[in-house]
Amino acid sequence: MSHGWGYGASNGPDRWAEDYPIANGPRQSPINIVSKETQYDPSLKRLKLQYDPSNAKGILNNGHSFQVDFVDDTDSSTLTGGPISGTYRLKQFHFHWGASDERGSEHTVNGVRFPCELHLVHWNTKYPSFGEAADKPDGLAVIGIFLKIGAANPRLQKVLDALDSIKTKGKQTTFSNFDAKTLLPFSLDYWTYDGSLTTPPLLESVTWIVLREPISVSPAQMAKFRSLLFNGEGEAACCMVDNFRPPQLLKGRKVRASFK
Ligand code: SG7
Ligand code: ZN
Repeated sequence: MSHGWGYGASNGPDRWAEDYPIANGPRQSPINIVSKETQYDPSLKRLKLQYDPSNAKGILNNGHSFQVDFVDDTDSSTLTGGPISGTYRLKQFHFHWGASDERGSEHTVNGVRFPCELHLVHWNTKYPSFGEAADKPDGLAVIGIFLKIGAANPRLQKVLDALDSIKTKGKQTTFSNFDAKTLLPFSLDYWTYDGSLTTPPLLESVTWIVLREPISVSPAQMAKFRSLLFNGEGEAACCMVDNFRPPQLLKGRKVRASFK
């Protein structure tokens, strides 16, 4: 993998362990969630999200996905409750998706794949920064939300409209006044387990919170995701699609459910 990690045949998920041996570690993500093997835990709390729309800062094509970044120097956009202790700050959100509608999500539910998955990334404020938190066992909490084909989702439109200006790797633009809470489904029922980043460096620092209820996305909106490019400006065009890691071994971990 001399040319850096990616999602192609020569540098994709099957090759990541060559440069990142933690790829075969004990708490890797994503996983297939088998609903009948999850355990209802009545002690799990309700998720509390408090997001300040004015914290949205920019949108970036990072060559693997695109991400919307937030100002995170105060406790104004936070996740508390749920399976976590203390306060986690919103850092960014991004998506993973397929070349076609039958694949694209990272987590699967009873073997079922979704066309797209949204990740809201938060870091534990018991550490001084995202960078310091990112390699601690309780450093990060990521909320995963499935997208399923249906009606056009008006809440996604502002994000999708920004993609024309970040078509290639390294491009970024300002993205302000966006309430990430509008992307959540009606129900905040969730599964939770201890896992990792799903991209190199695959650090085993993520408390995963995967919502049961998907949000909707239309075929035309999915086409917009697929119009992004992995490559930089002036390089051969390579559509940004299939930027997901497949499910990893559970290795004895338990998956808890916030609902019966
Ligand atoms: C995406 O997924 C990016 C990454 C993110 C990675 O490729 O948005 O973000 C940056 C800053 O490159 O990595 C450390 C981090 O958030 C993995 O995140 S994920 O485990 O939630 N999929
Ligand atoms: Zn992700």
